[in-house]
Amino acid sequence: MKQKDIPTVSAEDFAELFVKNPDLLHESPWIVSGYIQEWPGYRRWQDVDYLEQRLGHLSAFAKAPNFITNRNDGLVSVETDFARYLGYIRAPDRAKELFEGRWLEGSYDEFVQRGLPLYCGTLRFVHTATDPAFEEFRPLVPAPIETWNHALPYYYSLFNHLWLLVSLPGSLTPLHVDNNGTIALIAQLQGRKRATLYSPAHHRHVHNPAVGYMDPEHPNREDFPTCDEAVAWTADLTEGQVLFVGTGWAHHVRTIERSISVSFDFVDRSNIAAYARSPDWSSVLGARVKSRPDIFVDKLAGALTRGQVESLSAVEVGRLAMTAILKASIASSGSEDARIRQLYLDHLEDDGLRGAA
Ligand SMILES: O=C(O)CCC(=O)C(=O)O
Ligand SMILES: [Fe+2]
Repeated sequence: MKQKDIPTVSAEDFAELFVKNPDLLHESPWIVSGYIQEWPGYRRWQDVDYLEQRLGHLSAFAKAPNFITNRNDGLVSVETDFARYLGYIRAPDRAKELFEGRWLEGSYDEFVQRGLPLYCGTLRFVHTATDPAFEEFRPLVPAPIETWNHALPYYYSLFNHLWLLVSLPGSLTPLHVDNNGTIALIAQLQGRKRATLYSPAHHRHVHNPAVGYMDPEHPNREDFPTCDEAVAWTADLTEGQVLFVGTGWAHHVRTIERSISVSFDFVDRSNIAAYARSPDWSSVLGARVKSRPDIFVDKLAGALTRGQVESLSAVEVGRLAMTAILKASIASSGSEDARIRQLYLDHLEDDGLRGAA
């Protein structure tokens, strides 16, 4: 297997590179250092006591590994609250008593056998683009990236795109591609993580539709016969650094030192087409419309009929509903947001035409 180091650049150098090539986040992974130290919340969010006081009441799932992406793998999980999970982070040896009666998948004994720490990688702590928590992480992306999330209807309620990830050494996020064609960043507030990435062009070497994703740490050559042709981009992400993962890049992340990271997924000019095309948000929105047809059919005033809601797939219903929402909102939004929504709508309608042809 070939290996390349993920390039690391200062925020200033990144800005220069980005001006020359606004697509650079898709051409390789990047590590940008030296801007998150300015976040108002940078120091506070490194403090587990502060996190407990602020977010301890939230309900949380913790899993070992974070999730699974290969059908031969298994997982154990607990349903808990974030305060209890942080108790486990402080004292991993207390897992048995802390999670007594809270095992959702598997059991304490299976967890011990597996030898992987529980990982709470999906803590929902924002629900809208105007959540005050965003103030703590400004600017989320280095200049001159302009994120468009705020102008995309339902962005933060269809999926949640700002996460806090606190993990023990050994915690694992197996190889996967993120939903929605977004660009992801992983901002390292504390500790160290080892990341391995594969480009969309090499996806076929590390993904087998019959099995799922390869384990880059122990490649199974029977399931992934061409894996030696793949280039693995690797880096150790350390405190104060931010890793950028472009649209469709597969990534595998192993925590090396107790870690606190914030991750954020975004859409900008470079991936609005991929976002529009994604079946991920549209299937969730479609399923929501199908479960409450009366509310949506009324609200969307004729743009979507009850018959369509019943007969079309969730993805198609989601796309039609979004088309109607965009059309209605473009008229009433400010010019900058309207321009972004119009582009989103153009991509949705383009794909619709191509799909019908
Ligand atoms: O463990 C990590 O930091 C990776 C998380 C990740 O890629 C995800 O949740 O999509
Ligand atoms: Fe991811």
